[in-house]
Amino acid sequence: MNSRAEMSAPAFDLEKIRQDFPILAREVRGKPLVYFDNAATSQKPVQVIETVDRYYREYNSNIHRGVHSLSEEATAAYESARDTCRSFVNAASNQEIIFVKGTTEAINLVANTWGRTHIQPGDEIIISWMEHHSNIVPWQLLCEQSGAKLKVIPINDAGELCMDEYRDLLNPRTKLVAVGHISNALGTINPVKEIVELAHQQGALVLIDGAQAAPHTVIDVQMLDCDFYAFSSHKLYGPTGVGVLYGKQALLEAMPPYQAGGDMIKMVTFDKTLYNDLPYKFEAGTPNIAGVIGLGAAIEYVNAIGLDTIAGYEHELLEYATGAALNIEGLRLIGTAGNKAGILSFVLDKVHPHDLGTILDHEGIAIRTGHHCAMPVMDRFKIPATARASLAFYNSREEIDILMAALADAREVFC
Ligand code: C6P
Repeated sequence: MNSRAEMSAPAFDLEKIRQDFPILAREVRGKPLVYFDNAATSQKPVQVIETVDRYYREYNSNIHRGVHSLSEEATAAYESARDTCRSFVNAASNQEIIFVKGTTEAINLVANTWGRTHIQPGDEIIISWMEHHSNIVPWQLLCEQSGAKLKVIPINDAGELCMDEYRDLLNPRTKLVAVGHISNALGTINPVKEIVELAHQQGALVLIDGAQAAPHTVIDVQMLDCDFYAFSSHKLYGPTGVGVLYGKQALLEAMPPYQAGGDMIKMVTFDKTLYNDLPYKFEAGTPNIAGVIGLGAAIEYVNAIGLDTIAGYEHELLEYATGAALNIEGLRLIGTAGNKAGILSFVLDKVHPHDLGTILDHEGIAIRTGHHCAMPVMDRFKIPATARASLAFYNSREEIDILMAALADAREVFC
């Protein structure tokens, strides 16, 4: 060992990592599965699967309600997962971590509670051209209901935000800026810290959609100083149906509840209801207990490898894939930002992306095709759809080679 860095850097052993993901050993249509649809949902390591299995086998019970041992164990595991999530995004307190169904619900929560109480006619909300529909439609609805205006930051031909135009859009009427940390359709990593700083100078709050960032990059909400941050478990190697809304405590305290029911109250009479403290005020009803505990296990798994290590490996893989893709005649990459995560969105001469998806499936390769719930991005590039290969740390160069060979074959057949 030569240095502290070498001593502390976790070893990245791809073969060992792949063995943690049982599904990677299966075949599809007689070929080994090559899974490149990680941006839609990622595969789950055995550590997550077993954690969820153990909950149901050994201590399944409701939380925050029972005095019996099983309920106490389940409550402790659920709250321990909250602490894991707090530390994952470096929030100041567990009260700032709200468990929701996923990124979509987190954004809808903010639009429906903070939005409905703070947004007035004439106010402005800024989003960007590269947003997922989950970070467009809730704000459109809020604007329709409140008389506020929705403004959109344009993107350039590389798929990067036009920051000068963003500066021009900001003004004292801007009440909220809602932007994605990483674009699911383009792979662009947005300068979120700068976006927050500029918004705060005008007194606007910032919500960051971190659905695509949480699995691939270190998140530090205190360093970013964002007001809200949302992410989903299922893209982060955890179970589906669960996610996190981070919000600054003072903001969450002042927001009315989102849904009403059990666990979000302190006292109910027919005259008046006293709401529970944070974070429970926003967690009405029996939550996805197994999902939350599984999310905690997923974050522990990712932490053991190290997000810096993951980001470094995925970056190398992206560079390799990009180089290989550019060698395929007629292939046009959509999204060529200087700062990019492991997403390769492309169109191939004369081959419709959906046909490409079907051809690749016959080779055991899973990619996503379509508009990726980001229709304005497709409009911006004047295309109906793209084929998208999205990478994870368990993917290999050999798998990229298989993808590229299949693309070259598809081109031969169609062109
Ligand atoms: N994108 C994709 O294939 P949910 O469904 O709530 O977990 O996440 C919604 C969402 C929000 N923002 C971004 C940037 C996203 O990428 C997604 C989900 C998937 O790209 C499914 S459409």
